[in-house]
Amino acid sequence: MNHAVLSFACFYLLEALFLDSVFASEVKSHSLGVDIISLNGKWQLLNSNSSVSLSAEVPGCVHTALQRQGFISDPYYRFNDLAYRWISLDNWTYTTSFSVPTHVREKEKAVLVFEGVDTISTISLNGVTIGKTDNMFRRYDFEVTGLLKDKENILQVWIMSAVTYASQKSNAHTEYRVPPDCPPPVQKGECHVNFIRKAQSSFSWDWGPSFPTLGIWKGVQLEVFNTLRVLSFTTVPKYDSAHSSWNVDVELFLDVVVASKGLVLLSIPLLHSEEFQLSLSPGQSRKSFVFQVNQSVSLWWPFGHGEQPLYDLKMDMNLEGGETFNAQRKVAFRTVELIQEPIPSSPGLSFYFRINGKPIFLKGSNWIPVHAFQDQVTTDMITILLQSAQKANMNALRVWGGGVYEQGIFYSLCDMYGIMIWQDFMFACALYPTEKDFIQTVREEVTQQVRRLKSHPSVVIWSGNNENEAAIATDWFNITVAERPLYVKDYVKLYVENIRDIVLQEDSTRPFLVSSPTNGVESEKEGWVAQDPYDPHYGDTHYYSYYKDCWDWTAFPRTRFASEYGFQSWPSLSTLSKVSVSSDWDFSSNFSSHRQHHEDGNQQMLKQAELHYILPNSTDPVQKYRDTIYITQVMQAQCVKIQTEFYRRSRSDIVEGKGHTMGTLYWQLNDIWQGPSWSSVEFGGKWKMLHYWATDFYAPILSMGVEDKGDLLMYAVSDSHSEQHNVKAKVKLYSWSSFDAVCSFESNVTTIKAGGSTLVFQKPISALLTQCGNCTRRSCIVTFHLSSPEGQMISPHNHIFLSSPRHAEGLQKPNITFTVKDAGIMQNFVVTLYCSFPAVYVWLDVDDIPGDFNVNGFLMLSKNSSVTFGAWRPTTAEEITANLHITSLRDVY
Ligand code: BMA
Repeated sequence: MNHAVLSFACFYLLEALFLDSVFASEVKSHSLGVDIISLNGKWQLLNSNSSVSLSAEVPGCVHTALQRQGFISDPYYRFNDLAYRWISLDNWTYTTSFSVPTHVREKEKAVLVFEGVDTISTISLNGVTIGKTDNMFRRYDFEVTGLLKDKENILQVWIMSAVTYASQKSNAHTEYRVPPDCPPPVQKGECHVNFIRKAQSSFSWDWGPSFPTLGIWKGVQLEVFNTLRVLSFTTVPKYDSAHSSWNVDVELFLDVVVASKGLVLLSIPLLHSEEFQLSLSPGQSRKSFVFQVNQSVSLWWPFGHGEQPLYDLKMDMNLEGGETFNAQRKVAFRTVELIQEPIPSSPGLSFYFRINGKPIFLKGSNWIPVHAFQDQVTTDMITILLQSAQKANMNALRVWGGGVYEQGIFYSLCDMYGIMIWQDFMFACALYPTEKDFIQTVREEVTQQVRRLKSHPSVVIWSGNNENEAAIATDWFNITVAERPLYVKDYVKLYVENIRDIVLQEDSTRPFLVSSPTNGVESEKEGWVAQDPYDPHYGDTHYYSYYKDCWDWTAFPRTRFASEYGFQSWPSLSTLSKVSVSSDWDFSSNFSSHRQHHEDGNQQMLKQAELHYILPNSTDPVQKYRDTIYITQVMQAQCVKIQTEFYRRSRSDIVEGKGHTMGTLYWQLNDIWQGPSWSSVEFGGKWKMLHYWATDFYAPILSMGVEDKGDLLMYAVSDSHSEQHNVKAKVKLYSWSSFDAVCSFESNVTTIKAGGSTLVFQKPISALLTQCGNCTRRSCIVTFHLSSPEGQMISPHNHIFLSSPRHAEGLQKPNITFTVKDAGIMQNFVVTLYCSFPAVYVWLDVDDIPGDFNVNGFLMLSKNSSVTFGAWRPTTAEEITANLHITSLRDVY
């Protein structure tokens, strides 16, 4: 096997934008430098009894290799997750061979670096065991000095079944149980995932399959050097309020062989540069420098609040012996505070983020792993998802604790896009062991991850785990009162005494929360496990309710911060058809129940939908299936819209002591496979109706309507910090049977609060309908938007139903037809729609043509209207015409 020898001598260029922690690119020849031999590429792969032998790509995993070599078909196809269970129950060996030129081998120190092994492995070089791994979230460096040969070095990585390992670890834990043992049967997953430091969702989740992967999921390289190598380079800006200036805390982590002296030059071109003395003794060394910028800088702001300027910070290290090391990182200047302080007339404490001293409402969603086989996640997939988030006016995402710490490019793009990251540590929905070896590997994981990610301005908060405080507090696992202190003690040991402790040492610039949901400082007061971590008076909450009518906003907790809430829907037929056959396309098929990993999920969707819509009843089974998918997406979009608008409206309200909501992160942004879930974007990147609607309900200035005790209220919600807008609410009532507005109203000019919500219109519904003549709750719909006094529109159009659409009187089949024209710029196409009657939830679906519409799932109250489709790859008007399906509510029954 051939591996390229990169003679990396003495010259490092760290391009943090695309290569986080990976030193790469420029090569300068120097006899005393660091040589890097990449061991990525083709390896040999063998199962335990040698019956399966194939070549496999590194980075990669066993499933991907088997699929690429034709041993198995698509693991996502139909029931293949069950059929391919054997892969994860077997043990596998990866082998490669490589040569090392004599001049390289003769250097002082050689280290084999594994950026990521999934998960339990024993590694040997030329027959000698050099190390073991037990944590996929860690990088491992194994010294191999003296073990290398010129030719035919044999490197072997034996990987044990993660399922077997987790079960053995759990069996060995005899003193007390560490629940849960297994996931619920509906998830068709594996047991005891909490005993292994691996993506917790890889043993199945309520939105994803069980693929307990095995592999070498990140790069492998040999690093050989005489003097030193750089392990990591971090840059963390800090605001010095006493001097009103910025410092950047720069740290270098070095592996030093020979005592050396030299200079480190730090510079931000055109801004500032500074030189520091360096003196190093052998061993692992951490060098810290305070780089005082002393200049005015442009601040980094979350999306929607300003620009995201990123500066290049360069590091040149020159040793007395003549060696040079260079590195470069993007830095951005911003402060972040999490404010938990008393609020007048409300018991409890506030919970909101202040960026650069300004309160910011977090609008976004939750991020889960992009693929069960992480080696198949491409930069394109991440880019499309993050661009989709930004297009939907999101400024924040939570990297949820049951998945993986994302790749560097994810955080670099968030830095560029202004998307704030709430970063969980990877623990979710379980209790965890706290034996010495477990704690030890977690400590290393946390240290490495904080150092890897803390230079990114997008990361605004660390959080210890997902829902584990709640799991203890609200007794998910039937723990007796007598046993409870034991579990609380373990909880505190893991998340407070270890994880929190390390994070506070490594990064003093960001808040740390122990869990989500949590009561924050109140949980701390109560011994880190609050009596009710869902208390709306404190911290963040997660709230789900599937059977309660989601149109009833009074049922939602008026929380300080909604970090999870949501409803399931099914992805489109074009997405599902890649992993199914036509006999599966029925809501009661085996496929439909197999793919549903959430108990009663399919029922819950239909029951919730049925409250307001007539369920599809086409006699054509495929049409009925398509329509049912559609109705689940309508339900999801409408429910999440109502809940999100309620939270945004609550930002300046205190009602019965509750309110001041300052964040909405709905569950969940993306999907791991083609199945039903809470996501707003399907596997593959296609937007569900919810995602289109998010663009509006996350608009910087929102107008929203609500019915309260018989009155119709309209609020203007503004994210702006200072700009006070004078607005009028423009309200129109339309009857379902005509294109002409039945009547219209206009509010007086009102000044809307910056950073708050303002009531702009109020009228008893009975008066509204009487004044409107021919309208009843069932025959009319209310539309509205905000305009400036001069008539300029300043919020998206919105509407509110006065009765369920299932009772709509006069709503007829709209007979929508269309034409498509190439707009002539940037793959944009104009779809002109014609209808005979008003239509609601008009949905355009172009199957597999990737792209997004400027609006979708909309109300069509005029005979014709135009929509733009922006394709993400070259296409034609003909292709769009051939693939376009248009559905509206009245078309499905
Ligand atoms: C939350 C999440 C996930 C889960 C989701 C939907 O509690 O943290 O564990 O997927 O609910 O059930």
